Amino acid sequence: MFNKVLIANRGEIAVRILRACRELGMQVVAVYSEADRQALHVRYADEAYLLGPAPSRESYLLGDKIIEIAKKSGAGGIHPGYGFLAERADFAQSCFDNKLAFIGPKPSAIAAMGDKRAARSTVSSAGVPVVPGTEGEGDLRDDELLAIAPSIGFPLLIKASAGGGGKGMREARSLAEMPELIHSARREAEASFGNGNVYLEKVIEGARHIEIQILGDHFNNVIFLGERECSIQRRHQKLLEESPSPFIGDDDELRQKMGDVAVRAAQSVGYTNAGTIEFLIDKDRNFYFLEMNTRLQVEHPLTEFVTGIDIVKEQIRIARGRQLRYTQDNIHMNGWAIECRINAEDPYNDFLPSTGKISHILQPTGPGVRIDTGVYPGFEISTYYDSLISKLIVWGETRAEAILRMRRALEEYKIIGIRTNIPFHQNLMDSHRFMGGQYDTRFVEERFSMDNGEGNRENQPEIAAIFATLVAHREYQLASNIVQRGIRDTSNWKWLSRWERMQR
Ligand code: MV4
Repeated sequence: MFNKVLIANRGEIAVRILRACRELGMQVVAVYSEADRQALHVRYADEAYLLGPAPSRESYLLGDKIIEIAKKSGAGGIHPGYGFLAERADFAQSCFDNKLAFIGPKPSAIAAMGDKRAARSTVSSAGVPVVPGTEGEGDLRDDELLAIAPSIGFPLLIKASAGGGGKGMREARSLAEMPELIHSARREAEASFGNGNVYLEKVIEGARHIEIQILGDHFNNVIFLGERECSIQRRHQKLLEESPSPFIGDDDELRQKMGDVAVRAAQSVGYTNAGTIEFLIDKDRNFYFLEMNTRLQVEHPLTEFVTGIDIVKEQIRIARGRQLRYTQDNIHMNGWAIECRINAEDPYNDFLPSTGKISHILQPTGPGVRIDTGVYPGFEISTYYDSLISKLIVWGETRAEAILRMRRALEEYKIIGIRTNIPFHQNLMDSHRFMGGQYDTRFVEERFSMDNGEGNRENQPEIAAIFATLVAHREYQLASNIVQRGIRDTSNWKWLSRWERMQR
């Protein structure tokens, strides 16, 4: 049993995990790179250790160094957050070898789900529906892939086994174009993951991306905590998520069916701790397993809002060997939650990353609003890490209330010094298709534009200059009123004496 946790991460998620540790009365050890000396997770921690220079490879990815720091500082558990070391089976194994609790699943479960091709066969054998393709076939050569392709049908997707997130993915519309696409998918996968294996899947068109949150303990209990809808994304980067899914809505039968399947998928690899099963769901409500993420996810606060369960605290309890405090019957979804990822990027300029110093921030607060962030005024946004600077999450009794609340919160949110995608989210909140819940994974790229409304960027410096002039003019007028106090004072005296005469 441990009472000190090392957080092997940075940014908003390091702060999020730190808060859970604090509330559980646990000590916190932070690690940081040279770029993060002033970061919030470092300031709030009980102890903090420098890992090395800013690039991840020389800091947050140094598993051995992190384990060494954990042992030196007396931490008994390591929380990896998401990204960096979170889904490295070898790192999880090396934690166990050093008698440290890895706050996540067993190395074997990470490995089983890490190879997407192998994961498909594993869950498929357990009765989980997968997209028709090359499941149960092992790693295939080009000629074998070409031989199977016609029986799957076109269009089909060539996906990297070690992939995820769309890297090494190619769409083929005919057998003729396949050899070249297989070649380029293999090359990209080899470069990105050091593994050129690929597999095939039929394309599910107009699909939505819905994921199920699960929790498992070391006593064979696995439960699901409802779903999150993640179809609003751009180039495989999620921008907004919500829970419940407007597509599933009040179809509790479908929700239960997907939940049961997700639990079965998790059980097929002896899953423990928090994890997420990703599904594609088509217009006819057929759903298919895509992959499993064996980590805490960025969008976990949505589930926390609608179920009332603190997922990070639950992760720590599970890692400390406790039994789940909930059975499936205890889990109820209440209300609606929406999360906007606030990124340091310019939505008017092809979402180009924006860097610089945040000079001022005004954050929305009030009923039903949560912000998870690792930045503060004076913080410098660099290009070393991802562009997520904060997550704005709102809860409402209904989806309509959540949307109105998100609009209100986005209006209150002011970040000065860098560009952010807040205007994108504001446009999205006003989009009729979004309001109607009618969107799929192609929505942002194919049907959504920043041009409607305030797209005309060219005028903005002029508008700012006119406003600045008006403000200066008004301040000058107010200042001159004070200088001219004498005049008003005289009239005030006159007014007062009249008033006094009236009282006689
Ligand atoms: C698909 C698909 C359609 N059919 N597979 C993209 C990332 C990777 N995790 C899986 N992806 C997809 N796989 C089949 N058989 C469409 C996508 C996809 C997608 C999935 C989830 C969220 C956004 C997406 C955007 C484009 C394509």
